[in-house]
Amino acid sequence: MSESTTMSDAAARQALQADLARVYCRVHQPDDPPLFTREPNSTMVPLHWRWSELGPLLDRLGAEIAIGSGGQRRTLRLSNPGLPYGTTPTFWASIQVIQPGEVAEAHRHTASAFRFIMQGSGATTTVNGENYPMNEGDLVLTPPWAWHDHVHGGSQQMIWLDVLDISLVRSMHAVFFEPFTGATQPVDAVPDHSYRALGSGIMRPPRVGAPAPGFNPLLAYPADRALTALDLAAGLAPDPFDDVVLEYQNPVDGGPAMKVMSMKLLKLRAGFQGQARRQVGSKLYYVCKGQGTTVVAGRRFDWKAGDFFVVPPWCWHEHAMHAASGEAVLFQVDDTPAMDALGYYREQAAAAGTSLGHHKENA
Ligand code: GTQ
Ligand code: FE2
Repeated sequence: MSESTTMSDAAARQALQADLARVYCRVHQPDDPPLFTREPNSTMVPLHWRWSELGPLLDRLGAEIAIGSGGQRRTLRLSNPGLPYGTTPTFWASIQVIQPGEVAEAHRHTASAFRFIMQGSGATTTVNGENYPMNEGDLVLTPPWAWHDHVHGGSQQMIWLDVLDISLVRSMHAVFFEPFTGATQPVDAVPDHSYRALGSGIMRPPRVGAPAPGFNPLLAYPADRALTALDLAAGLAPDPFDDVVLEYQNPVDGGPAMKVMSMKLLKLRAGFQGQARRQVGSKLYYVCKGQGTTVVAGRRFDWKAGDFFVVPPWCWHEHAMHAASGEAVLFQVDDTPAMDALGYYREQAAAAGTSLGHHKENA
């Protein structure tokens, strides 16, 4: 195409714009950003939130902010400065603070959620009539449109990680919310039904009807069972990226526990040097125990217990453990199930033995 043809095409596009705009149409304009990029070009930034900074702020939140009525919550949202909304393009992670005697009143919403308990005990959560204790390291699910409320019957402030796929639901304009008619919902006669039926993960009551495809009937994944599974998996050949890694599963079909978010536990052992990888989708890590290093897009995060960090879409990252630092346990959430369901998942691994390097921490 000659230059003059290109020029006249640009002029023609511009000349058309006003007429098209009147009827709410447009053609691609010369100065529009391209429709496609060769690969994801995310504005989300890698970030490391340190417990040393979060802890005192959470105490202030607990002391100075009201929990609210009508289904409101007292939460600290982990907010990504590269995004207009959310921790990542798909989900929002928050730390919820609840005081002894408080009730986080019942409501339901289309966004699915889970709680991973960080500190404290004595609270319970009721999800669609099922009631589960919340102790450190437990994972409890809130499927879409499930009624849920939290009641703290213990004697000390409790905090837990909430993650909701609200960024995705919001981008699809599919947000619904409804407060319950009372502060709390009634609890079923068998309060922990799904865990009693399916919680062993290896056996289930016979001849129960098949649940709807993709629907995970199990609501609670207690810490002791998860850590036992992780100890068992430590006898497998190490994963080149994550050393020892297990996904919380739907025990009925073996798939991920939720439709949008995948939750995982990692055990990284002393001296482990992970291979670098990048993946479609975004990830958040919470450090349950230990300390180590993760390099994300050239930034070095030296993390320890209580810290959070995020990996943006299609960003190289690798974990490294010092030989003398002992083992670490990380909780991870990512949006792989959504990417898989839509056919968008991809990943790329760096050649084994190549390291991203260990730059100074600059977060
Ligand atoms: O506990 O139901 O962090 O509805 C954000 C929205 C927690 C909850 C959050 C919520 C909840
Ligand atoms: Fe909620």
